[in-house]
Amino acid sequence: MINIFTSMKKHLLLISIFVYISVIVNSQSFIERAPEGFDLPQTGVLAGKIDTIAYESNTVGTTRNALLYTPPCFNLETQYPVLYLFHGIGGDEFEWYVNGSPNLIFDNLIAEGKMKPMIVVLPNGRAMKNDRAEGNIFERDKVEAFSTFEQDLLNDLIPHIEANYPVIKERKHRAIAGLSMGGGQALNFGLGNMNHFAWVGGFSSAPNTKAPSELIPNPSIVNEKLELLYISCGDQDALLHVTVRTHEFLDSNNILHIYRLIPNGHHDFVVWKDDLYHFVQLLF
Ligand code: FER
Repeated sequence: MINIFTSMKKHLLLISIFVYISVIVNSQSFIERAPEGFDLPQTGVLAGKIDTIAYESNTVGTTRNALLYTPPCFNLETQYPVLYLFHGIGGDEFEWYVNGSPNLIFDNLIAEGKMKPMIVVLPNGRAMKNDRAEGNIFERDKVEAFSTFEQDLLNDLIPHIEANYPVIKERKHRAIAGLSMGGGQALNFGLGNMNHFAWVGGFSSAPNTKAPSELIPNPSIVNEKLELLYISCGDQDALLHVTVRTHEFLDSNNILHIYRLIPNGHHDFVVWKDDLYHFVQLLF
């Protein structure tokens, strides 16, 4: 009896060591925060450009707008990779630009050689005729429009970008990320279309994120397909459970990813700007 018990304990010990090691190996984390001034204009740093663009959406049946960042020294002889970056439930195509200074974050990182020059598209992820964040933003048709956006993105917006801008039309040069509702979109669309995207980021992803087994029905192919899977959330965020459940599923299925639990992080742009700063440095 004593022998069996001792042997069982040994096995349990070995199993725990194995589980512990595999958890360390599957996910990486880091605690560094973006440095002071990362989101402010710096002297001597060349500025990229933000423009409003328009595209025809067969999905919605309207002409839709997006913002588009082109890096400093943008030229038609270069072919650029593209990041598609999504807003939250209360936002629209301007949300990142108005609250997150993404262009300044990119300009500063590019000047320091820490980010590849890329085109960043800031779409409107509420794919319906009136896509403004008006009235009750949680209304069913408005929430559904965030999932309809998958078709608009794949069939209307990406083809428009690839027909009109000097971009590399290949999954390894296409990234998708977003905050909250847009984080859910990025995980759903990115993991659901790994033939289109090789770099995926969910920042404080909302409950529109599919349940893990639906999000990743085929865990064994993810590591070979994706170049980066980045999930992050503030530890004070009421939506933290969504990121934790995704992280636990990824770990237990040996799917490599970066998992950042941001100390004293809330559901706000302090966290999302920090995520953007770190995520774009890992791309391409
Ligand atoms: C929810 C709570 C929050 C939800 C969405 C959100 C669809 C989105 C938050 C955001 O985008 O900031 O229950 O359900």
